[in-house]
Amino acid sequence: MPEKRPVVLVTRKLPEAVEERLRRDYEPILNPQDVAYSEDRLLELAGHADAILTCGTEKWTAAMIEKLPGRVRIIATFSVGYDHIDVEACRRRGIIVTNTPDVLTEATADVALLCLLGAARLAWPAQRDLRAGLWKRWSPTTYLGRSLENRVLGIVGMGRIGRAVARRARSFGLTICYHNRRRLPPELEQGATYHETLEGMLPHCHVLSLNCPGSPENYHLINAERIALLPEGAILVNTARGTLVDDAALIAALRSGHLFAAGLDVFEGEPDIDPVYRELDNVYILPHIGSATLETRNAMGFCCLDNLDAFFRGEPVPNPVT
Ligand code: 8YV
Repeated sequence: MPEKRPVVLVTRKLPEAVEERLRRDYEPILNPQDVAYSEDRLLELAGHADAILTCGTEKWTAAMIEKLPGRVRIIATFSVGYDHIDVEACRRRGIIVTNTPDVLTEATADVALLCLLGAARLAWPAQRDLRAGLWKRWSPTTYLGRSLENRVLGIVGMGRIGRAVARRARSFGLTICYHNRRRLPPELEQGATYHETLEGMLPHCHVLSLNCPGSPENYHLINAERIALLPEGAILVNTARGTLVDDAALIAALRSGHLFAAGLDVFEGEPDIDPVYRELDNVYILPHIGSATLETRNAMGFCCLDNLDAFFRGEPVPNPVT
């Protein structure tokens, strides 16, 4: 570490163990009240910083990046996704961007299965009625979900999280197929069937899980045409990014019954989700909690700090995004 401790702008309140390490090794500008900073306030605070530790809640557009003071040389994001950062604009400014892969894989895959099961078993109306005191008598014909055994799960994006979802899903009796830019080697495929095109895979998928990045080219990847290619009664699970799904098309398919249900942890424009999702019985919704375990959030923070430590020691950063 250099003599003078680098100043790190930390845009959100982070877990205690992470802030402790920040205080030990840096001059952090913390956000103890977890205030939602405006763009102007972010830029003002960045004026005092050598590095920024940000979350997905802050949008670092090209216009913002261009206004950053020259002393900011690295942005470490507390997330694996980096769709909230204009990485190209950072590259132009010589600003390094790092993310937190690996450490949130298992937690996020757990929530994908939670969404899958919550949707397949209509967990929301069942729980709502129980809590509201409306469960008066067990019935052979209510809250009827769909079985998973001998069904096919299609995974869009067979990266670390996609493969962790596949591992879990096999134990529920699901057969796995996947669509990815590239076919995986057999040791990673683990018997999953590769589909070169998404359109070719969709008609086989009783359940579809989205585990790909929310890049501009994937915007509304799941639209009305592609939903129509899914078999009648299919289930959609999204724990990746809300921008992957055209909400109007999904809602229409959930209403018509073409889709049996959906399990969603992420939403376009979150936290301002399409209000219809709150009303539909056949959606199981969560407020973007994929990585929300204490262990995982600590690991994400430590991963950001490992990247900052390496950078300020003049070493290559472990997790550059480009
Ligand atoms: C984070 C995520 O909770 O890592 C990601 O890409 O979506 C979540 O794990 C969120 O983005 C916090 O920055």
